Amino acid sequence: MAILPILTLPDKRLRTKAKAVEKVDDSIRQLVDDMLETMYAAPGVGLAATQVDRHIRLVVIDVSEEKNQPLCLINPQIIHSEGEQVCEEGCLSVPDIYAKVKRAERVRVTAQDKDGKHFEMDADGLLAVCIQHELDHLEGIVFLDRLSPLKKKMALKKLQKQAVVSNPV
Ligand code: K1U
Ligand code: ZN
Repeated sequence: MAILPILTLPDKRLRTKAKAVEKVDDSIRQLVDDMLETMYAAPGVGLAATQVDRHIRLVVIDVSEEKNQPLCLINPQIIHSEGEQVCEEGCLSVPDIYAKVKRAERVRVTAQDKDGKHFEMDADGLLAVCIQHELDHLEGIVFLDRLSPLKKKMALKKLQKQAVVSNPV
């Protein structure tokens, strides 16, 4: 297993739209294991392949307290969503910026697992938020894009300031 480098804004590769996984083979299973290790080490509750510069429809998630319920979604699609919730989100690709984002309260998702088997699942609460956040990454969308123009501008300014502090000229 390996810890993979995570892309951070303003890296344009985060804007790439992911392509479908054609075949779930050993190389995909290896990537799933590496992404889980990367997510746990970060630490985070989710990670999209886009964030590790692999532009395929694959995400890993674990919102359990004990970090023992890894979920791997290959070729995920949200087929139904309902309700509304506002949750404070963070992102491993947007370090140290947190903001409240409005999302659906419940989602129904179809995906394939590590063996390529198709399944369907329902999610609510934090799991539903995380699924929507990670599927956005696969479309090249980051959570700041879902804020008002003013809040997004403020967040980007903060991000720029952080970059200057950590990389002084
Ligand atoms: O996609 C990512 O960058 C991962 C992101 C997922 C996420 C978090 C919160 C709401 C929506 C989506 C993170 O995991 S950010 C880190 C974080 O929230 C966290 C870290 C350790 C423990 C618990 C949460
Ligand atoms: Zn993110």
